[in-house]
Amino acid sequence: MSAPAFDLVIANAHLATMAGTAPYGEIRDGAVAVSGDRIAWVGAARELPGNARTAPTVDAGGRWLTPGLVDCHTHIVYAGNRANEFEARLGGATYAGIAQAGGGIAATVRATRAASIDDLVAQSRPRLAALAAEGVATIEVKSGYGLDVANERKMLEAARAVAAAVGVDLRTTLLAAHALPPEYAGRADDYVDFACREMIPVAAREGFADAVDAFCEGIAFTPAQTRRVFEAARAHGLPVKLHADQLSDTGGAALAAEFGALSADHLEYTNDAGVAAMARAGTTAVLLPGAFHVLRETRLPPVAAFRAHGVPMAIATDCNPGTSPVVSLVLMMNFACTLFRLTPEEALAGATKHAARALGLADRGTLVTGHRADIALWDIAEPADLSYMIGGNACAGVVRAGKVARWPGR
Ligand code: DI6
Ligand code: FE
Repeated sequence: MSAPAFDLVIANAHLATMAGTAPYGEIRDGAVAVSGDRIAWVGAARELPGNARTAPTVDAGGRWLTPGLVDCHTHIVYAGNRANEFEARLGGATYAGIAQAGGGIAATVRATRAASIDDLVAQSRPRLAALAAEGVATIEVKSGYGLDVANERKMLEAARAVAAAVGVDLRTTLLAAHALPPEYAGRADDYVDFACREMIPVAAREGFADAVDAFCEGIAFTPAQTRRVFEAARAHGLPVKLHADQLSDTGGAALAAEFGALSADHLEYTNDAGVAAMARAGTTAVLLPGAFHVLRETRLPPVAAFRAHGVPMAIATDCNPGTSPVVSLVLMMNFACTLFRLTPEEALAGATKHAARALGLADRGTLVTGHRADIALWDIAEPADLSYMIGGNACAGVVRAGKVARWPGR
């Protein structure tokens, strides 16, 4: 049997593979070999197969490699700007009060509906480029500022255009049940009917969304309305995710688990029964410390219970113009440690392998043979530096789907 041909070898690296039993899946003085868009070999440099010597090689200069990061919860495609609301809140206004006065999500819905696809792409691209510059290789983008078929479709088309332009792999999520559009004011159940009868079937038929999400909260949709959205998603073969228990305990985590959700997200108010249900269903917990910080929340997500029940914890930016104007997943790793008391190793797992799991992606998130060759190169002394440092950008290089996108000296 002949040895596999390698298209690329990354030599002279330390590896945080995030696989196996060692902390960070660490391999010092390691190497990675790539064939096509896949990782073909990972291990100690001295064990590199002989045929690797003839393969194209890049030198990591003794830096660290991690899996390409995965941002598994964003609302990064939107138009307009809500810095004025930030200023108003600092002056004493509340998030709910701004929403009642016609601002908040409704303001972004107006701007997004008015924007052309080209506008949306132009406004969203710098945000995604900032994430990608810090090693993000896969991103999830939600709709939810269109709230009708044409505008939800437009948002996710813009997401595809931005992801292609930046070179990041994309998963799209239909978040029709995000807020009530003005034309349905006072008729939430009618809007949910419309989402179930029109929006979800069209998204499934046209294939413009990979999953369905909802905002289950006192200020958004009830558990009963969320259940109807999930039933429609199930009927059309789309997996579900949920904005659950962010501001109050509505039983959202348990509802998500009942439908075998890929993830339940936020979860500050989730109770122990909800955590246990998530564990049984295999639902990933997505923690969003950016929204927690911006809203100056004080109730912490039940991290100890997630650990005790073995629920994997992912971390994401929740990038959105209202509650999490965040374009750094690496900063969210720091916030997860500082605010939620995750360990730096849990934070890196949360931005790689558990984030991939939250998207139902079994082919990425660790540096192992067979996974997509999405790899980030870091100018750090130890893996914990990724969570420890604030500011700067330690990402020195990126390989995406086996191709060198950026490398020191190239
Ligand atoms: N939860 C949130 O906190 C955001 N959306 C959601 O489902 C708020 C989005 C916004 O204010 O634009
Ligand atoms: Fe969100």
